[in-house]
Amino acid sequence: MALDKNVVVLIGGVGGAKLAHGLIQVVKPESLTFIVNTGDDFWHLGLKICPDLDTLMYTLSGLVDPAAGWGMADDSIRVLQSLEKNYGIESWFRLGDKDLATHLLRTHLLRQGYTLTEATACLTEQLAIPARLLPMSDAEIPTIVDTVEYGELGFQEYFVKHRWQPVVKSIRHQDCERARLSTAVHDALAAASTVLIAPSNPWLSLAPILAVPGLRALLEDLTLPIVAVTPIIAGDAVKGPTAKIMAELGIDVSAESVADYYGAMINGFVDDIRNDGFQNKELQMLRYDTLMTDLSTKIDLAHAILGWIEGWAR
Ligand code: FO1
Repeated sequence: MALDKNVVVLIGGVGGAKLAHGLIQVVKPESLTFIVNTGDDFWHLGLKICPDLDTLMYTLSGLVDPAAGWGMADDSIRVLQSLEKNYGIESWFRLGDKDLATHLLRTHLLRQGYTLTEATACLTEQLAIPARLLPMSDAEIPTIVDTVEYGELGFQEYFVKHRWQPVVKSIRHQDCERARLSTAVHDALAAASTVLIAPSNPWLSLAPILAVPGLRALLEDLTLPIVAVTPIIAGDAVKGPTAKIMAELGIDVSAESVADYYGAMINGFVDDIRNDGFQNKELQMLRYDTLMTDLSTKIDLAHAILGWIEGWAR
């Protein structure tokens, strides 16, 4: 049975997309909105690349490469190989031939004057994705990672070119003070019955969303369930640099640190049964198996979280 409450999910890329895949089977898609991190976005070879929007779009349309969790399944890299072989262009950022269609069309729409919100609506409609995907902002707010080895790096240089190996000193969100909350994001949050924070990297994927001026204040004013799902399982990240970055920033690698990071903004937390567990009187707490390995575990987790939240009101 699909739930028809308005569920809004703040979300990054690969880790969050697993929960999104479960949620879209459980919530009526027209009642489901994803507010997506665009701090990872960059311009590359004249194309606007929005990795987390792409990952969500490909996951929800069934096009995603299941092994990588990003990019399109059964893609080739002939364009990239030609760029490298014939023109000496660096190929550290793997743009697939089929994937290029997304970047070409998005860039074309932006060049025609559409906002990123409008361009995303056009792409998701064509891919027949019934839920709403909203970029966190129409302004560009690139994440800049300050590292011990290389100084400041653009996000994709840090993440893909250097395979997130440099030691992180700090992270900033360039030009965030100039950005505005889009009407679409404002209205989605104002109409929400539940807000979920996906098990994405809090420091790389959620912090950029929360840095959009007005967004955190709007969340803090809402009187509804705002629930974060732990990205830390058995004291480690499932994939990616969450635990490594926490250690580098001097933060204890635990689900409790993640809950503390979100602080008063959340009133519920989903912890994993493999973690030690912690007490927090301010939070409703669900301990559950949050490791999503296939569609059935994704659906099971989505169901468990929303069913548990339903129970709060009773
Ligand atoms: N991730 C990689 O690890 N290597 C890549 O070459 C790469 C290319 C890429 C192209 C388009 C796209 O939408 C995503 C891509 N990603 C790649 C994924 C992405 O950079 C990261 O997973 C996210 O930015 C982190 O959420």
